[in-house]
Amino acid sequence: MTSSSQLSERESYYSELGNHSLAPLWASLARLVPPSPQPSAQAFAWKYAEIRQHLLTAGNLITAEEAERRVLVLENPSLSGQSRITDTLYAGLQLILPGEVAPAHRHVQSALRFAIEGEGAYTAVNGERVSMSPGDFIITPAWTWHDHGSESSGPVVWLDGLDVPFIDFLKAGFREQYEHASQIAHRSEGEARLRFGSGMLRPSDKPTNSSPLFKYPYDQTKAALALISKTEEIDAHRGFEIRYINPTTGGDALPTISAGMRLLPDGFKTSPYRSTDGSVIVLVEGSLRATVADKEITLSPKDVLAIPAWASVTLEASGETVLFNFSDAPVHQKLGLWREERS
Ligand code: GTQ
Repeated sequence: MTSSSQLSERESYYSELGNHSLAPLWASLARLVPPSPQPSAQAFAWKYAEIRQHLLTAGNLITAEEAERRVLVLENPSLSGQSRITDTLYAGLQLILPGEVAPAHRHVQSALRFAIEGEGAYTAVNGERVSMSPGDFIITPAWTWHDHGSESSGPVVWLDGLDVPFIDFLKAGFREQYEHASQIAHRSEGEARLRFGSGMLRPSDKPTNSSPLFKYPYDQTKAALALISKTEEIDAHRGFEIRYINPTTGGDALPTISAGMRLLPDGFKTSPYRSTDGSVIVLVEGSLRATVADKEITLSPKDVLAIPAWASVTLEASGETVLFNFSDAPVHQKLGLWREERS
């Protein structure tokens, strides 16, 4: 037993240590080296039907050009003010209106786009414009010039996912503005697909950090999932699942973020699953009842769900259900930290 006089002696010692920029490890050891992951993020869902009106209001208040990126950040309620959807990932919903341009820039943060609503917008990456349709997955590798624009007749919305918190942690951020609002298109749409999406590479094509195939259209993703669901056995914990990969390495399309699409047949209920990566789900088709760390959440198409690291997840589908998900798994894997638990 520690006497109260010893305790008060320690307290005054600790506060004296603080005056010398010193701290006693034994007061914080359990928090610094926890027995299992202790994410700050909570399980939380954003309902698209509610967000959409706030996005459209932003469209009335500020132009894409003025905002540079007109985005509503999906901020985890447990990480308020920190622009994070999970402890390690940034996500936001970006709106572009007919005729607008979100000016070209580049940064060292890696970005993914998941198209949610509307046709007729494009994103340009390193001089190649690609159109965005709902369900398309597009990446903007680190340090590539990119701008967005719309030739649509209505609003176009997509989800942005970036590794912003990692770059912030490392204090490694660089960014540059392009000299014009839009990049001059010097490649035609489809070049990246022909070069890198046909299962063939040139002898001079070396493995790259990010996928040079930067657009993955939904119709192909959907067709691949449909085939797999007819020919393969379902994973009891994950459903049918495919991942967007970098064709030069077979690894994830981005060095810090893994992304993929899953299909759950009507009525399918997954067995509990958890992994060390924090993740985000966007419901694409069907309807989902999710239980995340004992929190019950219902998702409709276009809703977004944050899943903290190591939170146990079960999903129950009504109707054939398709969901997009992304996570920080590649960072865990590269550091030898990744674990999963199937129960
Ligand atoms: O489209 O380049 O949501 O630079 C946040 C930062 C989107 C973008 C975001 C960005 C972008």
